[in-house]
Amino acid sequence: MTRLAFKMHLNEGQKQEYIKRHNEIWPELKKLLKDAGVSEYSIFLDEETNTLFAFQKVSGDGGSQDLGKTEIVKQWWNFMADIMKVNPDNSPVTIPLEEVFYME
Ligand code: RM4
Repeated sequence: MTRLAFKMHLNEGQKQEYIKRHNEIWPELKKLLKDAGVSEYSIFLDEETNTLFAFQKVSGDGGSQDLGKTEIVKQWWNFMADIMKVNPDNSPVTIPLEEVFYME
């Protein structure tokens, strides 16, 4: 099991919408993530900078951001593109973070 963390960026004033959409996460996306070995997936918001901090455990060889070739994730990223900083293909701009401390 590997621990992954990364940053994304939320557009100004979109906190409630982001929470609403994630509370209503598509069941097929949730299943895809779990089947891909992603678990304990949490996203936090730094409201001062609108930075989204994501943490997840992964049992496979990639995490949520490596599933962009699947139709479901493409559709989800298109759905989310209007409230996040995205790349030209609508994938969220994702900055991997290095783990500098871990306590069991
Ligand atoms: C985030 C972003 C991630 C996705 C989660 C469920 O806003 O789109 O790529 O894994 O939602």
